[in-house]
Amino acid sequence: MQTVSVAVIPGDGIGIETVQAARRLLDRLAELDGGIKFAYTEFPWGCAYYTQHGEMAPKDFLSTLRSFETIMLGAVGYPGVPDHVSLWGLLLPIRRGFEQYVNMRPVRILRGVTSPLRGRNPGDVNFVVIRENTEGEYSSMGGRLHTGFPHEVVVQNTVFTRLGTERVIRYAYRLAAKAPRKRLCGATKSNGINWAMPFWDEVFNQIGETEFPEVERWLTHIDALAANFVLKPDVYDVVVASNLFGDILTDLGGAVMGSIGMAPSANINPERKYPSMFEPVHGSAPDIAGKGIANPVGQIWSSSMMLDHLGRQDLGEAVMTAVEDVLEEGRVRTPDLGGRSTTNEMVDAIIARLEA
Ligand code: GGG
Repeated sequence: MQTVSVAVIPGDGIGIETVQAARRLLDRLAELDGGIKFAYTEFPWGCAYYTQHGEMAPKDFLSTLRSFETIMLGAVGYPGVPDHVSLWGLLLPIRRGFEQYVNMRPVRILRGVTSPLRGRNPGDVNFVVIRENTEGEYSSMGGRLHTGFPHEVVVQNTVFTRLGTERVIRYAYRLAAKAPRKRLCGATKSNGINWAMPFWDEVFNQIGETEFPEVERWLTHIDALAANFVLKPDVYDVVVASNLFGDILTDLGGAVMGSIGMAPSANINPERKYPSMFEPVHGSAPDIAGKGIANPVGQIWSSSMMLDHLGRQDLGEAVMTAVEDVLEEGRVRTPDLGGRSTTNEMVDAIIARLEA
């Protein structure tokens, strides 16, 4: 029996509901399989914790999480707590502290879902965005001078290290080399960002030329790439992007898929020195929080990626087949997909497919 220790951080808003939903599904899956068990420890960290304690989590939260095999996160951020406080108080230190430098974010139109893109059907769009996850535009370096005066100055630095740039680009090439068409697109903006992005492009081309000559590679400016996600998303296998560009592109990816509520992500430490973390792309959605109508698919798909990471690709695949079967049948859908079902009804339907 494989017992997996899971640190669970539901976080804020709908994160609490989607994590609960994914846990219920994982537990039933484990019962059906008989070979795996999840030992959860839940941590009530996030914006509610902040309003009581003045911090998003206890000071030693990284050393607490370090002992777990894997981390499941819902969403962070809620009105009343400034967004930069909620992100830098919990989510971003986990990504950085545990060297989760790969943020893998699949973009795929699932069976049964109508993409808002005219003429794009399930199967037409199926690629992965690899987002750099520990540096770049999310540097936390900068400063503010002469606050409140007309000559106020604010500076935010962007940091691209050779180590950080090479490792994420190399990871993306490895993935592209295994893809059927062996294609890798790099997101750039070297015409405007004239130090960091030419460096990014140089590393992208160097690694491609010397280590992965079999991979077809090209660079596209981020503005054109955003347009291409809508106009010709079927040309991509793997896209590699800096932290901010990858974040923006993958919200767009969620929209292309039919709902950001379905977009998954895996924050991976490829060396497995530290735990990896699995969270949906969506945020805490205060407008629907507490109503029980959040789409659980983003969290469930992220859990399927967790199963892949734990070496149980068979279970990860079974989960996604069940999700797609339910979507294709079309009877049970949350409001973001045009239905009237609740989060729990959706999970019940997915579990019923797993049991069938
Ligand atoms: N599910 C994760 C979450 O709450 N994300 C909110 C967010 O704003 N994330 C920013 C980021 O991924 O960099």
